[in-house]
Amino acid sequence: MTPSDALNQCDTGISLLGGGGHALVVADSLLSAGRSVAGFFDDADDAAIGTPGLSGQCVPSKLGDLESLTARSLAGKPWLVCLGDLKLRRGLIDRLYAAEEDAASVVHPNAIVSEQAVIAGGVFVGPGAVINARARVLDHAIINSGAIVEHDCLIAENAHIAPGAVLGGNVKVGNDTLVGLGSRVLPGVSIGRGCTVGAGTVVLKDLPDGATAVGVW
Ligand code: JB3
Repeated sequence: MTPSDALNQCDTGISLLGGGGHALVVADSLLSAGRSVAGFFDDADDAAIGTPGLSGQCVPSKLGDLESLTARSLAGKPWLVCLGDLKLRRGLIDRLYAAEEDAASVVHPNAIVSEQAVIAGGVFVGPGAVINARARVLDHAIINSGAIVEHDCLIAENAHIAPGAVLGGNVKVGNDTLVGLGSRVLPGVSIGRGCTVGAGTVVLKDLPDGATAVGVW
């Protein structure tokens, strides 16, 4: 049975691309929001697809199957990239966009998202996250558990705001940048593309593309 055939047997739900810890968190959020998982794609035999409570309601397939991706291989179902590694995510995202598939966004019901915020496609917002007024979260970004994205922030494509990170008002975070666990970014600071902000870092000033910041920057 092809992945497409398997997914066609599920009438609703979202296809999760990845089956590790992050995929489990996303799946929990989906289920909490009363939505369903159409299937997982992952190469590991012991991935989340074997987790009690999830098995039976979703279809496991290999991530490698996406190598031969066509517009039909996800059976027209919305998908969400659920790998934590930003480079792996970027590869899948580019491939799926080329196939013009639709990305879904998942927001945990216990997240607080301002009516004035904008959330693009393929975004995950975890439990306890806060996204305040006029913030914009672009495609495939992750706002992880308990992260705070203050008013007027711009989170670019495939950026990851890790659990417990706090961004003051008007902060900009570039494409493919990781803002690590529990870090703090002062209001108005711009962080470039492809940056890494280490866990617990306090960012006081702008960070250029590709830079790494640790401690107090
Ligand atoms: O810190 C938090 C809250 N979450 C982390 C998340 C953001 O990133 C989490 O703790 C992990 O560090 C990571 O979550 P992820 O990506 O789900 O990691 P892991 O649980 O290790 O699962 C990775 C899955 O990706 C595995 O099931 C692999 O089979 C699959 N995979 C497929 N292709 C691959 C590859 N993994 C790697 N490393 N490389 C591949 O090419």
